[in-house]
Amino acid sequence: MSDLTTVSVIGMGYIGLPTCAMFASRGMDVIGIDVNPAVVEKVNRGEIHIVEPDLDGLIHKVVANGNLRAFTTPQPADAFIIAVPTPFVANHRPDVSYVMAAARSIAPVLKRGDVVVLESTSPVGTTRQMTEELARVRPDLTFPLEAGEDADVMVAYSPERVLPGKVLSELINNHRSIGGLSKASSERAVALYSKIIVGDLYITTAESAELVKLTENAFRDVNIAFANELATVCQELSLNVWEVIELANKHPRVNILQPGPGVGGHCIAVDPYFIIDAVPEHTQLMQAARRINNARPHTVVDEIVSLLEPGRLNTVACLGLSFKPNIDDVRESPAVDVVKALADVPNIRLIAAEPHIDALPHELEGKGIIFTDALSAIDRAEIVVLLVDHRQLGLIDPKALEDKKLVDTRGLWTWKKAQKPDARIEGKKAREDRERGHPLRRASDRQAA
Ligand code: SAJ
Repeated sequence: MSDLTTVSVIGMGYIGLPTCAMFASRGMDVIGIDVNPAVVEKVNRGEIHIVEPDLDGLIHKVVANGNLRAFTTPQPADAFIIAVPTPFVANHRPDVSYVMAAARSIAPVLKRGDVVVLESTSPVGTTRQMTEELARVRPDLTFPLEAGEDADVMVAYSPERVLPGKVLSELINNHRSIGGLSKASSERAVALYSKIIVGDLYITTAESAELVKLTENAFRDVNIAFANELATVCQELSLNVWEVIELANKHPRVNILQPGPGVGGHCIAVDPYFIIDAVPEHTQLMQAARRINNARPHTVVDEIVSLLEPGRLNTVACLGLSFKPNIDDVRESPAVDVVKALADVPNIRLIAAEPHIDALPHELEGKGIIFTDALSAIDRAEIVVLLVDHRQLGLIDPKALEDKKLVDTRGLWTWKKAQKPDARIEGKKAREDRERGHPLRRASDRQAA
């Protein structure tokens, strides 16, 4: 069997491109494939089309030294990693057509000894389905489904689990599941990922690995829904949800996530549907979580509308448009949903600010929304809505907000950065730890020391 010197990554998006960069930085010959010629040209110039810290420098380097080359058509390689999108279509039904198209596209260049790894988040059974497609197109080669350990081409599923914004470090440090369709397939995939990953590799079946990935994001969705439901409970009871969560989380076995204006991005708000679609009658909790999180932007809009003074124009400033803090990605963003819905409410002059972008996203254009910086937006508004807890928004002087009506969907100003009395009475253990010079955990500890 060959030495795994050439790896081809199909799909140079948020996952594929950093994966190319990592393998190439370990001296492998990497072939990046993308159907979009503009992406291929850009990568071949050593540039990137996505935003990810430190990725541009790395891509520039590996292209310059010849370790990464990009093409629009598949080329022979020892290993193929498929990292194409798996969106959903009508009624939240998963669409694996890009995976199947990617499989068909590499089929002509496959040869004996190659390994194909699917990384795209996929419904359970997709790796098998993809392998059936490969076998159909290449009847001259054998695959693990029928040939088991003796197959010419090995196939595995190994999901990425990196966090946008921390992709390069999580790509190598995170543990990883590897589900081969045969033992030989798993071993080959382990040999491949061992070239870049320092985290542990766990071998399982393809189907389990597929469900593991979906489970991770569904778990987070359910837990965010719990926090969001708690936010509504606290609103009804006139209690501070941030305080309730912070204190509940002092329990050694409680770890509640943070409420917000909804769940955005391309993973957590999508992946639970892949489980729901497979087993609709037994996923009541996941379906409820999706409903709760999808309803959040409307709850926020209702709260803002309740603050409007009737019969006159109210100026509302919305701060933050990205789907999570400290990034510029405004796709599938609940903050954008809130602003879009507000634009249709009468008697509002709407101002938006997003420190990470230069202009309003397309879907907010032509709606009369003023786009400016956060401080000018606050200055001109009577109602200020915090939609994303960007670092720089936490640094805003509380004086600027003094006479404003606030809707703080992330608890940034009203709890996390608020001046509040220290409610903690230091326990004997913490005091002894502090006196012995053990690591200090809180700002108040540091001041006291
Ligand atoms: N959010 C909350 N409250 C929280 C945490 C998140 O409202 O306590 C919201 C965020 O504001 C955002 C959304 O959830 O709108 C998702 O953000 P995120 O940072 O939790 O996750 P993603 O979508 O950027 O990345 C997730 C990660 N999955 C998990 O943490 C289980 C990542 O590891 C996956 O690789 C990625 O999905 C993916 O590609 O599937």
